[in-house]
Amino acid sequence: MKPKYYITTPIYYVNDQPHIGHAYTTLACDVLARFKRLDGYDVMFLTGTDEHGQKVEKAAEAAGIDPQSFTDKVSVTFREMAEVMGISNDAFIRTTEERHKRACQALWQKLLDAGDIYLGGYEGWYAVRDEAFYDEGELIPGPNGSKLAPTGAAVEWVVEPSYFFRLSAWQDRLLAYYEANPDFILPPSRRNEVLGFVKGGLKDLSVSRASFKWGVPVPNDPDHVMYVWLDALTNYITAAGYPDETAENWRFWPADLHMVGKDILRFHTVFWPAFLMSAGIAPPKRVFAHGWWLIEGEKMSKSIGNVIAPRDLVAQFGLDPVRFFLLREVPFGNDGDFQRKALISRMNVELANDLGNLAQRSLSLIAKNCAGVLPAQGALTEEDTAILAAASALPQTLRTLLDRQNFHEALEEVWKVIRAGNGFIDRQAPWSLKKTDLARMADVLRVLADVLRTVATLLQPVMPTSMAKMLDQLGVPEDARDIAALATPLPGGIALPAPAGVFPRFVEEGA
Ligand code: ME8
Repeated sequence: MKPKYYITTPIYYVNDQPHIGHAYTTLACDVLARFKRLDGYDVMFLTGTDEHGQKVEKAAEAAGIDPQSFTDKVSVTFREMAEVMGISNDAFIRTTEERHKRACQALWQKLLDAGDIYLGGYEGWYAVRDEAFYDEGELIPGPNGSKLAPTGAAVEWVVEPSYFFRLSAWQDRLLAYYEANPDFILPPSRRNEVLGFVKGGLKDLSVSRASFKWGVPVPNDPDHVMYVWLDALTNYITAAGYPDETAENWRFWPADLHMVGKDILRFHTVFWPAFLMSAGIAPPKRVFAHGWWLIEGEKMSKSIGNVIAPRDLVAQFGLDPVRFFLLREVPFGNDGDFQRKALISRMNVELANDLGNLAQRSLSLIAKNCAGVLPAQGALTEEDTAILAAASALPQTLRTLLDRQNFHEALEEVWKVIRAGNGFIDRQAPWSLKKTDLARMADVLRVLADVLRTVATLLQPVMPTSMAKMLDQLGVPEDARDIAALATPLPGGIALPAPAGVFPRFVEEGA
């Protein structure tokens, strides 16, 4: 049986149109999902939309439509974003679906049965933008003597009856879980942040709202809807079939990875495992919190007018270069600055020059000098063996790095081999060997084809379309493009299609 892998994106609020930040999170998951499939895993990759709560209710009101029609409309734009970005999600969940309401209510019942939910009253600060409660001490000064959430969101004073989750009782068990699972939270700096927060003491958490209606009704109390984060987090088990633990997809739980932005770390690493443990359900294995993108040095915001829509970016630069750039540019976990000139430079240097030229030079020499036929494997020199060994080591290196969500180094490792390939072709100069040693020329080109095959196979998760073209040109059959297939050499003598450049240089208009 194949090993399983369950990976999730956050579910996105439908108050906003999708932008590059959303695309980034979803893309990172897509690359991991594709890599795991390539490596023989049975993968479930989930994304979706978060449609309840006050923030969405207000956005619908502002748009002048009822919340259900509003969410129907905006949810579609997130499906479209997934298409535009070439995302291979297996499932898409909306929190307004019936199955999800059932799951939330079943989970609520479990928390209640466990004695972890009680009725009380909430009096304190709430930020609708963050859908989060804040303590007085966390607030920061705002304009004109006002107070703001630490995120800069506006806060309002809320007084209403509320159900609470006994989070205070979970401090020790959470700390024990972090202790026993040192890689539960990555990167390590985020783990320390959470540890500090939990060690500082936990207060009971308000988990229902009674002042509006747009949410999942609390079982047996029609005056309350569930707090949107309890509802939202539950999506990850709804999609796995909860509460039907005999459902086919339940085999995927616990999730292997919840990918999130750093803004929503606490919800996923404190509240969520506490809810699950209280309900007797295993917590997820990993939560990775990545950083935020600035745009040319500035925060992305509607008022500045610098919000980047994935569709526009892809239309201008092409899908694969955008996918590559986003994961290559910034060490995953750090904040990044999106600069147009950096994107163009990566396209021209690493894609067009390094990889594109290596492929184009090797394949056009095979086309011209070997009658377009892949040479058989020949006798290997020391240098041949060295570069082939470097390529053969890549799958294991990538497994290790990607299991820690380290895209940046994984790509650097692939590029080391590509750069070595360019050094190899320069030194071996197969174009000169044509006149002096035809047999050696063929051997050199075969080594290059093998290196390219490994590189193109492993880069498929990042650049699926371009790498499919490259593998076509290398004569790799469609059923031999996974990692396991790399162990079997291609037969010599197969006719290759005419080579064509895969990564054109990007030239600025008017340049
Ligand atoms: O928080 N850079 O949804 P949301 C990088 N519904 N990533 C960014 C970004 C930026 N500038 N801006 C947004 C919610 N993101 C909840 C989640 S999950 C059970 C519920 C990404 O629509 C990042 O992944 O506000 C962040 O966590 C997510 O969008 C927030 O999306």
